[in-house]
Amino acid sequence: MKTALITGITGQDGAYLAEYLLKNGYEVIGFMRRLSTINVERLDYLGITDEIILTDGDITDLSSMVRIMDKYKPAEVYNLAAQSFVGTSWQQPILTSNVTAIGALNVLEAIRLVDPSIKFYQASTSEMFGKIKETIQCETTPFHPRSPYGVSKLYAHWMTVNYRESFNMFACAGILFNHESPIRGLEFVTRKVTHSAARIKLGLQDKLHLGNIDAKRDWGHAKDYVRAMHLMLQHDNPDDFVIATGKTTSVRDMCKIAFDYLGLDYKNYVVIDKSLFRPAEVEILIGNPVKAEKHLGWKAEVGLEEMIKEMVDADMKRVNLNRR
Ligand code: NAP
Ligand code: F7E
Repeated sequence: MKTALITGITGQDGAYLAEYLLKNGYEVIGFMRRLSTINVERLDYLGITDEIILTDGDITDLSSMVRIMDKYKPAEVYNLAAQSFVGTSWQQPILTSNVTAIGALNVLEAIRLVDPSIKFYQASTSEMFGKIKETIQCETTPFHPRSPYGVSKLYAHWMTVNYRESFNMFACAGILFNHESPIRGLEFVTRKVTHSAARIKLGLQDKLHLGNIDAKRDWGHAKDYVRAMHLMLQHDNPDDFVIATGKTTSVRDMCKIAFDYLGLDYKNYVVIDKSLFRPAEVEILIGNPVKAEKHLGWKAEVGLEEMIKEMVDADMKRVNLNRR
């Protein structure tokens, strides 16, 4: 039985990746922060909490990482922990850098100290392309991040490449474009929209305040994207891969899909709120996943419309039950 360590186990991707690895016969060690309240809702949602060995540590604390790595001796480490909300990264740039940039370096250092043969996955992001240099972004597109989050992720990305080149480590970076699901955090725009649409439909909310609805994203389903993480670590050589659908849609059109599905016209509810605009915006992203298709045999299976409907259905169920 292979052992995998996942940092960020309580997040959206951590939960889906754990589910996927468990189905594939792995022992899963979940690295999570000690908090004053229990924070395993996503693992509960997938019904896998009891199948994971949860262990506490913080990615900014190298000693906790070394201890856990030494104790469990994982074959694969997936570094998904991050302060991942772009908006917050302007309010907490130092925390974002400590967690998202230096945190990744801590994981790499722990592997180097404990056992450099451990395979490593870094959660890189399309936010590194930021102010895009090519209409469709691939592995060789130059980077220009637009937020403290994007800058932090770029540092972690290059550290991953550097540890691969310096120490011959099996270190891969997945450059993942936006991916969502019914367990996406409520602050991200897709989930904010599906949750609010459900509340509006059920008479619990009147309006939905949004920022720049002309921004465009290449949105896929998290379930598809965690498969790609695992495939990267099974590949013959460590490498970096863009994971995307190759299609882009505006926030406006994504809203329309969600509200239409509930028989509502989004124009009657959406209020543009200037305070939600970002200091520097990533206007448009479209990824080219050809390298992943060719070398990993990976392809996105779930389209945006199907995913948004799944998210609306899940939110209708939850809001109906909890009335919030
Ligand atoms: P998420 O839901 O925000 O999850 C982030 C995880 O990191 C949570 O489990 C969080 O724990 C944990 N974390 C935060 N600070 C930590 C610390 N100091 N020590 C240990 N753990 C800490 O993010 P996600 O959407 O699953 O994304 C997973 C990874 O992929 C992130 O690195 C993200 O930046 C990256 N990424 C995401 C996307 C996307 O579209 N989803 C695209 C590209 C890359 P708590 O629950 O305690 O907060
Ligand atoms: O914003 C616009 C906003 O916060 C998408 C993270 O997982 O994906 C995510 O980052 C777009 C932006 O995701 C609202 O300005 C308009 O243009 O859902 P988001 P993100 O910033 O693209 C990348 C790949 C990651 O790596 C990140 O970790 O939607 N937008 N109005 C809004 N966004 C939010 N959140 N809220 C609004 O009200």
